[in-house]
Parts: sequence; structure tokens; C-alpha cells
Amino acid sequence: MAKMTPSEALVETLVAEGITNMFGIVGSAYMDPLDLFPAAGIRFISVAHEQAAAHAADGYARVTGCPQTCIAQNGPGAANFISAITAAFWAHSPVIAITPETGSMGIGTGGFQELDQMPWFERCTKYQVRVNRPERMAELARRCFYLAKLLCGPAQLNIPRDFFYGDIQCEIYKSGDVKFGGGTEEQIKKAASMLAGARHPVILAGGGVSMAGAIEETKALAEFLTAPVVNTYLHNDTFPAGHELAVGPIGYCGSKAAMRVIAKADVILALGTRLGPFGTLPQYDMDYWPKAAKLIQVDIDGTQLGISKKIDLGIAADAKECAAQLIKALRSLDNKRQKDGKRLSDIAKEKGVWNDELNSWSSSTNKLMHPRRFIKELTDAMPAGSIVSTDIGNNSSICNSYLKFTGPRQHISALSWGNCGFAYGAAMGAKMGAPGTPVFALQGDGAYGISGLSEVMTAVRENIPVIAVVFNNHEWGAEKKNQIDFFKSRFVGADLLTNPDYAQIARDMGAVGYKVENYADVKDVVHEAVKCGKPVVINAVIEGGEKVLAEPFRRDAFRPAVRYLDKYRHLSEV
Ligand SMILES: Cc1ncc(C[n+]2csc(CCOP(=O)(O)OP(=O)(O)O)c2C)c(N)n1
Ligand SMILES: [Mg+2]
Repeated sequence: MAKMTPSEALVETLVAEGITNMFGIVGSAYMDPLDLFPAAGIRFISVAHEQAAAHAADGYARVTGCPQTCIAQNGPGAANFISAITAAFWAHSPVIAITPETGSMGIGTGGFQELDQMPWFERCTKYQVRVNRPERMAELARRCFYLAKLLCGPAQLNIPRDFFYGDIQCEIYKSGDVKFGGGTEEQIKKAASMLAGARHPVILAGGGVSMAGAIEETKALAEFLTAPVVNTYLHNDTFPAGHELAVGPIGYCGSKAAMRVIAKADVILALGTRLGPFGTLPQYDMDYWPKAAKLIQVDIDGTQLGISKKIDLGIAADAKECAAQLIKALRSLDNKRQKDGKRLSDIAKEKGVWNDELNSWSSSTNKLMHPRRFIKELTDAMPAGSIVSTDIGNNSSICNSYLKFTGPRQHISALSWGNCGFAYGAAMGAKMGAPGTPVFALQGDGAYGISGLSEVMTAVRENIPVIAVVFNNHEWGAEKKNQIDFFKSRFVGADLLTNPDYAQIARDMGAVGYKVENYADVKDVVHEAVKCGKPVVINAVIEGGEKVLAEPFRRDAFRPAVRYLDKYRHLSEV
């Protein structure tokens, strides 16, 4: 025990937990601990909007696997965290949102910047606590770290602002390490026998494979079974794309090869995935999910088993532990199993057919760049091993069929929260977590305006050399596509006709800017961007509209427009 102030207790706990960076916007509510950051070795990254602070902490946590932190002024600052913390929630990302609040004597009086911050964060965190006495600062901060690791998601540390002051006695130590286990003997035996007896076993590798570092085990399992490996939606990094058994992602704008291959499965091992319902919807008019297949689902969070699909076996386990157990069990069942050459050639054939089709979609020679040709040139030019953060939008989604990764923790995406404005902030955090790796942020012009454009100033001020690519199609394309398909091209709020030159604005902000209008320039620009070591913005001027937009996100959720009132009858589609 030592005498210290609660501010010191908080900062020392952060240090004990390995925090070296804190994302946020300066605020009076936490100025007392903020004053200690430099001496504690914590770099404060000052962003333009708190949303980006939380996305950055999330991106940082996703590439490193370690909890990360963001902090904001009470009230409006904390409220600005909400969307980004929800993205982290659905990404199972251990972000700790530190939210100072109104002083304890003012709570409930409607003073300045008062917000009841606990209910605001209730549904987007795995754990939240209000420091109820200054003496408990270190204990409750430590608890947030532990539970963010244990429950795989965000935690909120809510601190009445007067509780930073005073004298307390306190012991500082790090929260316990968390180790997740495997399945029971019986579960593993059953899963192994289901997989060993399958005619067409398929492994569906979810985010848990990447997070648990289970790629080697998944590879061993796939190779033993000669089972193709399909990635879940927006998790293209859960199996190396270059492997002969890799067939790519299912889900929106994914790989038709993956969909055709999983359609043939009689047993699916869904490893490290909650099987989010959006990720298995029909795509390209293919209702590919094999309803008769036996399904083994492995997820670290037992509450997620069987939520969206009927399962034959659910195992609440760590993907790495479980895959290792399975490979051992399978080898003991049959240690002479040979590669299945026929299945390998079938996989190669499916991949070939899909690659040819995708290439034919990506071979436009139109002068105004076709998005698919541009995205193909772009993804081909990115150095192997790059980290790519992707936003939500039509072009960001088109990237799903082109993005290929060599290892885990490389595909950082908005996932099922699906918020426009994710990519740039997350990329900043990812770059700080992996400074030696090129980090790209891919987003549409609309999403870039939500959170991106203004954060270029953050990247410049803080010297975070992310490479942003803005798909500049002068429209909110993904939503425009819905108006094309379901509202006879009556566009309301879908155009962005007066976009500026994002490259010039980037230069004005002190970054490097490139305006790209020709396919032939893409490769050189990407290589220069990687080499220059500065924040870069690539304004990619591409075609938009009906001819080039990919299918809509939610064909499943629309109904024909019905209007009964005379005033609106001309808008009726039935
Ligand atoms: C924060 C937020 N607001 C609105 C939406 C609805 N939305 C989904 S995609 C999209 C259009 C994105 O446009 P842009 O970023 O320009 O990308 P594009 O589709 O043109 O490639 C919108 C508005 C959303 N997902 N998130
Ligand atoms: Mg757009």
C-alpha cells in the first residue's frame, strides 16, 4: 500500500496494464490524471472527434490483442464514443472507455454536461462500473481490464470527476491473465467422429480463429481432413488466402467459390464464430447455406451457441485449444489418412471459375475508373502482409471479394455494427499497434466525411502514417443502390455531387495527397504511399451509379413500396 491520489492510482493502473497510448480529446473533467500521462509514459493521442478515439483504441486492440483505452469529457464527449464502442462490442474487442462524469455532488441536478452515462453504455459494453469511492479507483480500473479480457469486449470505467482528488492508500498491480480452455472429452470425441465420417467437411473460420492465434491448428485440421476453409463475413484474415484449401469469404460481396463449396458440405465446423445472421444471408442470388449439413459450432462465448443456426454440437471453447484437441483426436482415430486429391481438384476448379468471373468483372477499360478494376489494381498493389481497415459502403464491400491476407489480425472491419465512418479511426489505432506494417483505410466518400477527413489532421499532428483510399463516386452508393432497385431511381439524399479534391485538402492539412484517375497510376501511387512514411490520402475518382454498384446490402429486408394516399400514389410500386 502506498499513499497516492486517485488520479495517480488510475494512471499507475494503466501503466501496470501496459497502456502506452490513450486516445481522446482534452477535457476539464479529467485534467488531473491527464497531467500525469507524460511522466507515466502514456502518449495522449488528441483526435478530432471522440468517435475516432474509440475506433482507434479498437483498431489498436484488434491488431495487438491487448486491451486499449480512450477517454473523453463527461456528457457530449462520452456520448460521442457510443457508436464506436458498439462497433468494438460486436467485434469482441477489448476497449476500455474511460468516462469521467459530473461530480458526485451534482449528479441528477442538471448541471453542466450532465449525462446519465451508465445506461448509455449499458448495451454496448460487456462490463461497466461507476467508481463509487475514490479509494476504489485502482481496483475498479483493474476490474475493467480483467473483464474486457475475460468477456472479450468493451468495458466502461465511469468516474465522477471529483473522485480524481484526495489522498488514498492503494496497491497497484496488473489484472490476471485470462486463458480459455477447450471442449470436454466427450464433445471432442463427438466432433472428431462427425468430421472423420464426413463426405464433404468444411471449416468455417471465424474471427475467433484470428483472435486466438489458431491459424496453424486450423491449417493442420484442414490438411488432415482435406477440408476447404471458408472465412466468415469480413474476416478474410482467418486463413491464409494463398493456401490450397482457402476458398475465401462467404457473406455480402464475398467469394462465390466459398459459397459453392460450403453449399456442398455435409458437416461444417464453424470455428471461433457466433455465426452472425447477416453473414450467412443468400448472396448473388445463391441460397448457399447447406440446411441439411450437420453443424458443429465452437465459440468462446457459450451464450452465442445456436443463436442463429440450429446446431448439432455446440462447444464453448477457445478456437485454438479446441482445434488442437480436434486434430489430436482425429489423428488417434485414423493416423493414415491421405490427402483427398479429388476434393483438392474440385476446390481448385471452383476457385478458378470464380477468379475468372471476378477478373471478367474487373477488366473494364472505361476512362472514368470502374470501381472493380480500380479495386483490383489497388489490392494487387498492396504489399503482402498489409493491414487493411474497411468501412461500410458499396465499394468497401466490393473489396470483400478482392482482399487477401497472409495472416491473422490484418482485416480490421466495421463488422456487424456496419457504421459508416469506421475505417480511418480504426486504421490509426492499427498503425500504432503495428508501426512497421503498411496500414490502409478503405472508405467511400460519404463515410470519409463522417469520420475520416477531419481525422487526417490527427494523423498529421500525431505522425500516424496511415494510407487512406477514398472511393470518390460522388454518392452514398450503397443507399443509392436501394433507391435504384426498390424506388425506381428516385434519389433522395443519395448524391454527393460537389465533392472537393480530397488529395488537395489532405495536402492543405499537411498530409500527402494523390488524385488517381487512371488505372495505370494505381500501382505507382500505392508504392509511393507505402514508401513515403507519412499520412497519405488517395482520392480515387471512380464511376458510380446503376451500371457499377454491387447488389444491395439488404435485399432480404425490402418490400415493394405501397402508398394509399392520393398524394403519394404515384410513388407506389404495387
Ligand atoms: C453511421 C451510418 N450512417 C448511415 C449508414 C447507412 N449507410 C450504409 S452504406 C451508406 C452509403 C455509404 O456511402 P459511401 O461511404 O460514399 O460509400 P459507397 O457506397 O458510395 O461506396 C450509408 C449512408 C450507416 N451504415 N452508418
Ligand atoms: Mg460514395
